Amino acid sequence: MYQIKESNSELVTQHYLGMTYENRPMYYLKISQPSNKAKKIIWMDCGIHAREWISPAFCQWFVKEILQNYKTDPKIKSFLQNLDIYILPVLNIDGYIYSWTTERLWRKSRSAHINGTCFGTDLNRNFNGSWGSIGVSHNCSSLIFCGTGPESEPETKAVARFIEKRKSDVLCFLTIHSYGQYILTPYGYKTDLASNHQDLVRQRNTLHVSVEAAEKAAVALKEKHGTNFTVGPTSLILYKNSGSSRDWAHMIGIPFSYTFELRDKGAYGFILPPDQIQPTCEETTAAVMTIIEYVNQK
Ligand code: ING
Ligand code: ZN
Repeated sequence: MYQIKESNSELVTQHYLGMTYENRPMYYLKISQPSNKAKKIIWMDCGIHAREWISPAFCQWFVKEILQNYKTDPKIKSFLQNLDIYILPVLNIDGYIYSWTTERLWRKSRSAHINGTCFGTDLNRNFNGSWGSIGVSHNCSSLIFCGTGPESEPETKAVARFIEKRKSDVLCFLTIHSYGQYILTPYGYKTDLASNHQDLVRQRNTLHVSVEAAEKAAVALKEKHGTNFTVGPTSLILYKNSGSSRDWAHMIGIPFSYTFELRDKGAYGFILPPDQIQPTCEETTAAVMTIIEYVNQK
């Protein structure tokens, strides 16, 4: 990250976000073209789950794509006039490192619980969106342990504080996982597209428009290498879960919020072979660019 921002200082800056449980600093990259205009924000995080290695690879690839092409690609040029892109390449740094050094299939963070008898919170169950209600475990030895309370984990809190402060400017929240080949829209904690908010109609429309954008993204993705992605609300096409960052982001008022599940569909799962890194990144770039263009026009 340091090298990227040093050699691209006209477009990229690096900023501190917070500290992980094991006291590693979290940084994000801000991709922004200098202008006097107030701009909306696209947020993208990768690596919330440790073992999903293709995800941090994608965040890096995406930054490279923007840097290589922003001067010549008219689409990138045009959305950078209205939007800044914030990228957190590895959200769960402690878990990610642990998956390299110790246990390849580690998923959670590395926080200690019950006097160090079990470790790790599922950070994608730890957000303050219907926290702890469904598709989680309250047992700290579970893979889907939701933590001791909403935002009990420093990594979750760092992201939540940051987004909350800017929520009226955040247009789109993207969180990148593997695997399964899905683009998932809100909600995960309930199947009902409606809500008890007064702005029920607006909400329902937003969610339908979200699906429409994701469908366009899946078409663009398939054009690259023929890979099929399934699109839809998490709770309807997979299973229910609560406390995900995607649900939380939409619940605090961010209009567009998506979870990507990158390749594959289970043949290799989390251990995606190196020769699939590049095609996966290429197709996902096409999808993410499509979503950004779409939300920019809304
Ligand atoms: N999937 C995500 C998870 O946290 C998700 C997102 C949630 C998908 C609920 C489906 C249902 O479980 C992965 N791969 O981590
Ligand atoms: Zn995941």
